[in-house]
Amino acid sequence: MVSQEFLQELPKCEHHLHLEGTLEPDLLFVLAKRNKITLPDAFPKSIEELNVKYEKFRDLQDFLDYYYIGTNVLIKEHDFFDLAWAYFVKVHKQGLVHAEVFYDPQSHTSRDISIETVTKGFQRACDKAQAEFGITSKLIMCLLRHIEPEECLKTIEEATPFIKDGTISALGLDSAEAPFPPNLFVECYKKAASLNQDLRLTAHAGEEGSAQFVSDALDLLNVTRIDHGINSQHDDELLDRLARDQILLTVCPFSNVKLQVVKSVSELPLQKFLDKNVPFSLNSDDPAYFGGYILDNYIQVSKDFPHWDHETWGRIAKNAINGSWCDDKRKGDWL
Ligand code: ES4
Ligand code: ZN
Repeated sequence: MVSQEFLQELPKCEHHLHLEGTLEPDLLFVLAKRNKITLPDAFPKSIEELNVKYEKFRDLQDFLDYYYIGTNVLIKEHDFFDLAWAYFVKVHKQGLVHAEVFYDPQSHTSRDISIETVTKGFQRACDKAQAEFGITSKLIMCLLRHIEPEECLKTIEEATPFIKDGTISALGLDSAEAPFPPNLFVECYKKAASLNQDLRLTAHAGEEGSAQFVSDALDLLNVTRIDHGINSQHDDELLDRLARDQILLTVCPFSNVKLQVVKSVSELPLQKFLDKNVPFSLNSDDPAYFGGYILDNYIQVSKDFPHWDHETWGRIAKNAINGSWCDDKRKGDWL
């Protein structure tokens, strides 16, 4: 098994990280107090109680119920800044060099917090991370798939200045997957793509949805990356396609265990992906809820795949770099 020092030193890129999912229980209670937000009666009253709840979620929806309550404590631009900055401070210590991070503007605009407030707070933290740590980053705006597509079109309109000026680098799709297939969002993806030809497209697919959701995201939404995608393992033709077109799957080991998608990290089809040349990266998803940041995920995978040598890990790191949406010059810093 490779050493933890080796994994720490590997230049790591994160492609699947929800900024709202970095809200640690201590910051959640601090912000609730600072912003005078009353949490629901049934919500745990202390950091300890909340950590007990976070030990295991029944499924994706059980987690999302807590995640959306958490977002309610974020109000001011500096709350969004503080949240993202705390994330960058943590992962800087873990050897992260590049982060492409999601945020959910609709979970804030629904509370009358403007998309400007949210985006500017997060962008300011990204700028500071580059200035102080040399960590480069990209913002990915996600649409919540439980919200009506018509509403989502309005969100895209509100975000148009940030899509046009490149502050938002990419569009993503998250929240409850199974009841809301990709075909519902064809218009939204078309509209967003028409605003800036450089806008990148990705979507959560194949986490609780089937391999068909992955194929549909590729065919109908024109995404060039798939978030999670582990259910692709059940469709050999799809795996051939992912390999041929070098579609990156952003796999989230801790998340899949905590949401009971798999029983243990060893069940993930990572060896199959390597054997079939399907590129994947390892990511933390919602680290404050799932118990670990990027390096913790790398270490856990190294324990569950102990036969992987330095060369295999080098291949995984390279796939993550090559699948990143930064320019070739930046990639050259790490390759
Ligand atoms: C999410 Cl793990 C996961 N899946 C779907 N949507 C999400 N939003 C935040 N975390
Ligand atoms: Zn996710």
